[in-house]
Amino acid sequence: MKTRITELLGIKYPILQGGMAWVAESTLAAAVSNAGGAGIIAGGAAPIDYLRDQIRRAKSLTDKPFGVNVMLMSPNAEDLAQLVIDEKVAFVTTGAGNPGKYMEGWKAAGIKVIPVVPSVALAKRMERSGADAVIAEGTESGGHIGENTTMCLVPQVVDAVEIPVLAAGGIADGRGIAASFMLGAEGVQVGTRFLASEECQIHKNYKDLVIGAKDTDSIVTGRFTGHPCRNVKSKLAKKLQTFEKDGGTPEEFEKISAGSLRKAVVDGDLEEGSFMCGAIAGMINDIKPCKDIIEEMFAQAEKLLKIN
Ligand code: TUI
Repeated sequence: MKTRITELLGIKYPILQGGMAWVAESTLAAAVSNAGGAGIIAGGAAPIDYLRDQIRRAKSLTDKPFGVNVMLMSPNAEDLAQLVIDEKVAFVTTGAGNPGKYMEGWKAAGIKVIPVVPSVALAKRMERSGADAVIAEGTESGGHIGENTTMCLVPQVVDAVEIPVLAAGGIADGRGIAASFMLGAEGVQVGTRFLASEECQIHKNYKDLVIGAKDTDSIVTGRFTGHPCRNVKSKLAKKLQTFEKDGGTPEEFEKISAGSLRKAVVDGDLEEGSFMCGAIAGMINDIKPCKDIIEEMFAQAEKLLKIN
């Protein structure tokens, strides 16, 4: 499946691994890249020294291209924007904001830039700023989300820009890839399916929640804070939902949620952890190596799209 995305990044399969904060580290990223996709290390809000180490570790684990996700709401964004230049990272994805002010520096350093966009307006702005591609991310995704669905957003972004578009949100098998291609996407970004991979380093409780989830087990919390977030319907998520219904303040909400993603990923804390995951978790029932996940997804997609 050669597309402008495989050409742009020099990869075999047009699939990016989502830049999931706390989750997307060097072992996972290298496994995805070694399997022919594009792995990503998430900057999240991690210290720069740790991220430098992660980038160097990934370089030692793969000779294939990998990227870094810059979460623009993070206090480390400015420093990470410089680190990816210093470390000559192949490409950057961005989330949770407009990366406009970093674009010139990244382009001058030869770094490919692929912002995540939740709207047509932002996709157009990113194209004007020099983005190489955009990821149109639907509200089915895990973590911090926009409001539009993958099915509605992707074709509208495809119609609005000339640069290639990747689809994200609700894609976990070959049917999702084939559907994305029918909507005009030239690649996909997949997060939740890789949570249930052998190489993903998250706590076993997190993986168990993902593979045990059914279709109705993800909920969105925090809409009233302006930062809606899709999670497994865990104890904390239900508590936050009640808190929101009962008229709690956004400030208190942020206080209760603080550190909850780390508690999920590192400690597997079923009481206080925030287990971010996409709405497609209900379809994911097993843990496999990244290579098998990617090869099976593309074998199914190619059959459906009648490629070869
Ligand atoms: O960024 C994500 N997903 C994330 S970030 C994250 S860490 C976090 N935790 C709690 C609250 C907030 C963040 C967990 N998951 N996905 C990409 C994404 N980007 N989704 C939505 C957006 C987005 C939103 C607004 C991108 C641009 C944007 O632009 C606003 C503007 O400045 O025009």
